[in-house]
Amino acid sequence: MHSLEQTDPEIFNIINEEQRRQFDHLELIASENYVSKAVLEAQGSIMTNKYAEGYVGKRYYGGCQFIDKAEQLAINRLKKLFNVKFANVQPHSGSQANMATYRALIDKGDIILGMSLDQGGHLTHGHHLSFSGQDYKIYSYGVNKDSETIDYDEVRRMALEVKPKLIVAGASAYPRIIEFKRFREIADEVGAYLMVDMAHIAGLVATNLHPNPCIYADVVTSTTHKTLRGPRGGIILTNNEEIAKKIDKAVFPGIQGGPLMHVISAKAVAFKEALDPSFAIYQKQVVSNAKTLANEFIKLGYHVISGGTDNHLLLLDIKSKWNITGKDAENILDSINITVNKNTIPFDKEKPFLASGIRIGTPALTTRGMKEKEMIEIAQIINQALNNHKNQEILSSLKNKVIELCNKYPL
Ligand code: DSN
Repeated sequence: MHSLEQTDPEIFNIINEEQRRQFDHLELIASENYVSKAVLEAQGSIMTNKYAEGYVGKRYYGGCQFIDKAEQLAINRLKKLFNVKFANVQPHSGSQANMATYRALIDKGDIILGMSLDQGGHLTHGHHLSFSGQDYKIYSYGVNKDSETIDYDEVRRMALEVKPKLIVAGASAYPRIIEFKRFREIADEVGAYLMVDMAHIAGLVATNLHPNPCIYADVVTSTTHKTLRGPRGGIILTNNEEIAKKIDKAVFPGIQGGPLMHVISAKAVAFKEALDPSFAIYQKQVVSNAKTLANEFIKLGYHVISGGTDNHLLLLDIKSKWNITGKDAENILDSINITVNKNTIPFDKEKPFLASGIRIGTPALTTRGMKEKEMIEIAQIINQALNNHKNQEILSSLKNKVIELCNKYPL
């Protein structure tokens, strides 16, 4: 960092401040993680200097011999990781992976059936403020009011009624296993494509802790920075050669220009790390930590959405327990160095900006080495903070406990 300090002390200091924040806060945002030094090194490398529009062996620029090697390595490792025939590693983000997939499979104005954002889906699965809701005709499914899990019969009923060209499965705030086989059957019954966005659970899929959507879906998209613990970016997978060609065209030149080769190199590193047996041990711990947190909150009298979790995250109903919003809870926890995000819960009466719940995930803390014992302690700290949120003395003693815990598990 020596030259950065000299050239731009302002950014140098901001990065140091952010590093300190990442060190002395408990990071419980379900979609975040800490990458390895090797991933950081690749992403911060001279690969950023190269233009490489096109694909391996078919570039629009000279000097791509090493770039080609890096992209091919990323593709090979990714195909092995998810046991799939074709992979595109160029999407700059998950949203762009989804946009390219829609463009490859369907036409503007066609019908998509996806999970609604306020019940666990994602902006790009059809929200009216996203391109997805603006370019396509959207119908949304949610969860069952009693079980708070996806009601596959209801998805089928809707699919038969609205006849979508594309069904989107996958979520950003759903704590249960998603039955991709059921989605495939429904898609087949109505003649729709099935796309699975596995961004949140990709690390679990890679280690067989969640069914692999590549077996069932026409296309699978993902980000690379959540449970997969790579650099910020997107990927697209398929087993169908014709679709693979369309996807490649839709990514470049369809919606992107030059690929971010420093990021693609870092993706290759992350895929190598994910193929290592130690990654499976890490993912098992991620799930076990989430289950421990959920059980502890249930013991403390919280309504945990769907009664628990099968994956890396849980949704906590804050409103019913403390009569404050998710936003209030986010702020209270932030004041004691715990980072979470407010989240709507199924059938929420609050607006998304306030929300009745918070979403809690364990990928980042598990990377730091925390286990069940720390999860129980964290649940208790969160509970005490929410219970005593007007008592500054208690809040500051809880903050000290959080910092102690962070010091015990350095990054
Ligand atoms: N914003 C991400 C999340 O937090 O789940 C999804 O893209």
